[in-house]
Amino acid sequence: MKRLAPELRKDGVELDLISLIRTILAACKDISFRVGQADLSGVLGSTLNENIQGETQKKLDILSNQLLKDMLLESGFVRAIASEEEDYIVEGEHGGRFLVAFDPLDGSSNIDVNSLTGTIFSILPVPEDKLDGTPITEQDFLQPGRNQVAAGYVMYGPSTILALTTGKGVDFYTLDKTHGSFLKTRDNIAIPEETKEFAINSSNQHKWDIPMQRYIRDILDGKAGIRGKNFNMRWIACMVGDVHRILCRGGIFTYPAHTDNPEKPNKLRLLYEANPMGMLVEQAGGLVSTGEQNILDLQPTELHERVPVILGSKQEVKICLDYHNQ
Ligand code: AFP
Repeated sequence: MKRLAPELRKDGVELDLISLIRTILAACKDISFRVGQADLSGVLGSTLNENIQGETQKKLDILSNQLLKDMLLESGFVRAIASEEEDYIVEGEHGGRFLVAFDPLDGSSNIDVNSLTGTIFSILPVPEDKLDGTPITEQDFLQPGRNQVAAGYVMYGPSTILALTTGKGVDFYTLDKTHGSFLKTRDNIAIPEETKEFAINSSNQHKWDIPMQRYIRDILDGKAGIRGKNFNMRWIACMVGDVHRILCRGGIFTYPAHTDNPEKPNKLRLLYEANPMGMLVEQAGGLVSTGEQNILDLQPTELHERVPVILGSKQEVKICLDYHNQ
């Protein structure tokens, strides 16, 4: 049977993709409200559950995951989802041309201290040979980040902000809480190529490999050192917040591999964090790497895979990579 070509908007973006993104935003509006209510609606604190990665789940992790999962699988646009908070992929019953991988509430350690959190999402196409309804498997989610048709995050801060790319640059939308809609507030976000700002969790310094030790040491030497300028440091403990700052004013963010635990050297997840953030940063003119190769070219090998991440202002990331290539 001949399949109908998907309907497109004027700018070439699929109408179904737009409807799918609207579904994500409907769930995120609900999450934003609950994050804001906090203690008033009893959603702070931990549960007794652990996710597959051995991390204790917060009440808001579970709630946000459930909202996104239910709304996406009911939408008719999403065949299956993968989530940081789900052990396995979940397939819906209503068909659809897309797969969605998400981190429902990034920055969980910030929840109970009224600090920044966010939702990160990555949208992939259903592989051609599965469009006939053949069941989706984990393998279908293991597509390189380059295959993403859209990616973004919603940041729950003083305002609720969406950063979105459908492969044609990055735009910001702000949730107008009086009317309940996301309004475009900035377009064509461009990351400055050079920076004097870096983000790394310095408490892990003793665990970094030699290239990262050298790179950060030279930064910390400031104006008198080889870099010849003073740097500023920021760390939000929520990748959404750190990447948002970089999209706004440049910088470099890195979560390098740790040498103390060869079984589990990396923290950030490829499918739920590194790939969607990688697409956003590249679309805004920045660079993303593991230290060895571009994150978006990696062939994922498992659903909850973790990778080292270096991303941000092009020239600064290149300098960091020079230390890795030496
Ligand atoms: P969760 O997804 O478990 O909330 O973790 C957040 C995160 O993966 C990322 O958003 C931060 O950049 C990083 O962890 C913070 O890690 P530290 O605990 O080392 O500050």
